[in-house]
Amino acid sequence: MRRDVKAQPPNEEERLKIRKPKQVAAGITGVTKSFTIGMSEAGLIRTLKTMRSVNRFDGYDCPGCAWPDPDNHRSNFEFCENGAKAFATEATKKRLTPTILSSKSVQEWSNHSDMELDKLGRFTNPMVLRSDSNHYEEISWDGAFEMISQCVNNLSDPNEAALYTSGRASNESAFLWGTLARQIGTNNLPDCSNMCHESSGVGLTTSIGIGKGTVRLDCFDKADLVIVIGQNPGTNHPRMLSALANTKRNGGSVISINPLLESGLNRFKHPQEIIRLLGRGTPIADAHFPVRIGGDQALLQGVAKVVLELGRIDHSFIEEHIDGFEDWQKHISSVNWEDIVTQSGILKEQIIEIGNAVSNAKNMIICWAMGITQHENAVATIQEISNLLLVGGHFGRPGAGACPVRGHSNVQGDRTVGINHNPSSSFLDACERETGIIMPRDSGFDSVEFIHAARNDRVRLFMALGGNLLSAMSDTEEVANSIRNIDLTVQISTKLNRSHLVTGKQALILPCLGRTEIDPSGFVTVENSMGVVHSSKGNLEPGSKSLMSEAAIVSGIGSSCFGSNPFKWLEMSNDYDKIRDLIESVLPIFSNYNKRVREEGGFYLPNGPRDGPTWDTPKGKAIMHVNIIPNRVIKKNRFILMTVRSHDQYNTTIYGMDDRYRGVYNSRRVVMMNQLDIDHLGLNAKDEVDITSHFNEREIVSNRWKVVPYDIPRGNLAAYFPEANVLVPLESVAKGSNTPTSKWIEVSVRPHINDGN
Ligand SMILES: Nc1nc2c(c(=O)[nH]1)N[C@H]1C(S)=C(S)[C@@H](COP(=O)(O)OP(=O)(O)OC[C@H]3O[C@@H](n4cnc5c(=O)[nH]c(N)nc54)[C@H](O)[C@@H]3O)O[C@H]1N2
Ligand SMILES: Nc1nc2c(c(=O)[nH]1)N[C@H]1C(S)=C(S)[C@@H](COP(=O)(O)OP(=O)(O)OC[C@H]3O[C@@H](n4cnc5c(=O)[nH]c(N)nc54)[C@H](O)[C@@H]3O)O[C@H]1N2
Ligand SMILES: [Mo]
Repeated sequence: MRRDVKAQPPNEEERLKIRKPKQVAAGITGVTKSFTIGMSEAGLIRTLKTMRSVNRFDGYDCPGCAWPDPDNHRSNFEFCENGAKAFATEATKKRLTPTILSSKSVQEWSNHSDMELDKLGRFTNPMVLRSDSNHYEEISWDGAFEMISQCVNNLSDPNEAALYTSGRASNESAFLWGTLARQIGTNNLPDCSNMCHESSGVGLTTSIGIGKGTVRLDCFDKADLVIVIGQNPGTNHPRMLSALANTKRNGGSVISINPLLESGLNRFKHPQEIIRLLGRGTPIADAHFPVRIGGDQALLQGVAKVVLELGRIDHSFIEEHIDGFEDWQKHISSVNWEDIVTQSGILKEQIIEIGNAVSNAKNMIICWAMGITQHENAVATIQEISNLLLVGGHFGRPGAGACPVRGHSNVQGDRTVGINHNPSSSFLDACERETGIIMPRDSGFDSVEFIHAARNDRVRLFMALGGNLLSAMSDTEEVANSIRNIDLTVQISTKLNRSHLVTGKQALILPCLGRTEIDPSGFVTVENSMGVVHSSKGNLEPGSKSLMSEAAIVSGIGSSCFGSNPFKWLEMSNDYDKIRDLIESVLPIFSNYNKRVREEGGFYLPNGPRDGPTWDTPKGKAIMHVNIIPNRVIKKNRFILMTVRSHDQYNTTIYGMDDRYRGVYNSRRVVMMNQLDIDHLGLNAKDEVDITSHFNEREIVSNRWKVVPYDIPRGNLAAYFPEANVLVPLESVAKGSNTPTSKWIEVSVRPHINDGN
């Protein structure tokens, strides 16, 4: 089926420029850039209107990331350069009308770069790609809903349907989405968190009984030690740098553990504090440890060893709250230093330094993101983070705790309201009681399982509430071939991406309102990384008169498939208070939802380890797990490759070709490599290489990557996602969470042979 549509972006012209990485993050370039970016896409009035409203109590929630806003005060712009890009890309004045979209075939569109696709602007009308055509054409909303209901009615088994969620969906639309899947009769709800923080959910739930972080934003003011491990806040959570600067100002320390010394952690200038911009900025990390890719579990066990040897542990907390301490203690004392040092790539003296800092900290926070979650041993590593926090008693008091820093602005909320392929029976019982819909009880597919099922021809209908699964998943070509097997693929989207081009036999684009736009049914709600539920209300005129809200689209599909018995679909989407009442009746943690969410700043969801501490585990205690450090030997002359985000992208949305903080300009098809490795291979900067990934017996080759000398541990490489996704084998996943190992790919590198490919 349209096999000639390109699943990967085309190769780019050779224009790579390499400069020195930036020492200071944010600052004035951040602010002026924010305005320039906003103006260029959205124009002056829309930019000013939005910038005034972003992250205000009565405004809209920045779609950039899930970092929280201050609880009781908001500076005029709780905003950052990358939030500006996220806003501008949605509020753009450009429109991808039916005439423009249908003017080229999907094959022709697929020859454009991802950046060019995004820059075409916002969808304006529903579009259909019929099985006998290569061109999208316009379709009415009713016509589109009818196509979906026909497909649903023709399924021979409800589990032939899968409904994907990207983490920007509001609580309201996500709750309806989960309900729609379950009325179809399936729990096949793959979602972006399967590729993101799933490992954190599993690691934390098995340790402390809740799959969420346990700190509040003001904990950063009170912490005396914050460890930032496997995360690049300067680019991906710039507002977090203000919190880290507060830790520093109040006398605390920040330690960074990362193969790369990322800009924000080096020095940071708060864009909102103009006075400071003249200085050199606040130095953030007191110490940086360039761990080897995948060496964190070993490093953390080394740190634990030091802490245990110093005996600086919280005995009464351990006694009262922990199950499994003795076994863990025995295990940690038996781990030998040689393994720790080899695996982590960090010297023993340095690990002792971290161990001393941890032992001396009364209040410690550990923050992490994708550098930890996208590894085979991710769940074990997160359990080790939890162990380290537990022995010091860093739960249930201000200034301390676990802080998995979420990505998409509502990915945490989506899970809370039921986007879960493995929902609890109590949740399903409550849904059944409140909606009258008989709930399916078997667990469903996650993202990787969905691809396997599609590959084996077991999926007939795929619908996505946002996102770009094709480019976000591992193993791009495999994923493309699997998706091509599906009868109908439906994308509820704001902008064009490759998932609209590589499709099932028939495809629909259902264009929706974005966060920044006025929604006649009222405001929506989201949950940030720290469990605060609050409102989000757009104030811009919608991109086109034909757009519908996500909730209205989901209700439209629901009503066309199932009418209004027993669940009154159409009543739901004209007043979001009704959806919130329903969520509250299913999930008691949302008590008084409609009232409390109207209070300034919203409300905190309950969190046992933070508020008690109490532990929702079988024995009512926190659990310490014993995990053996994996002894991963890779073949000689091979490298470990990690895929990272540049400063100019939001996941698969590419804003620009520069990675300013890392000094890489005009090119994304680059591979960062240690100079000694470059010399060893007889290469030079900017040389083209071909990369082959190796997993079990399988090899995947990707050609023409340009070499960039970079301060990265020897034997380690970095390239950008989504381009490098083609190299991540579908079978290479984290144990326990099934997350693709996007940060640990065994590869070999050879000079590019100019054979025309
Ligand atoms: N501007 C912008 N903001 C975003 C996003 C975006 O694309 N653009 N994406 C959003 C989303 S969905 C998410 S999930 C977050 C992602 O936020 P991050 O997790 O910060 O994103 P990555 O670029 O994947 O960065 C991973 C970091 O981990 C490090 N790392 C890689 N492997 C290892 C390892 O083995 N050990 C250690 N210690 N470190 C390692 C890398 O060097 C890099 O600094 O950001 C969110 N915010
Ligand atoms: N190799 C590698 N792969 C990765 C990662 C990595 O670090 N390395 N990171 C993973 C992570 S952390 C994540 S979260 C996933 C991201 O996976 P996804 O969430 O699937 O991808 P996005 O790129 O965020 O989706 C962007 C698209 O969403 C649509 N969109 C934007 N705003 C809205 C909206 O308001 N409503 C609707 N309905 N649609 C909207 C637009 O069409 C846009 O093109 O990728 C994962 N893939
Ligand atoms: Mo994410």
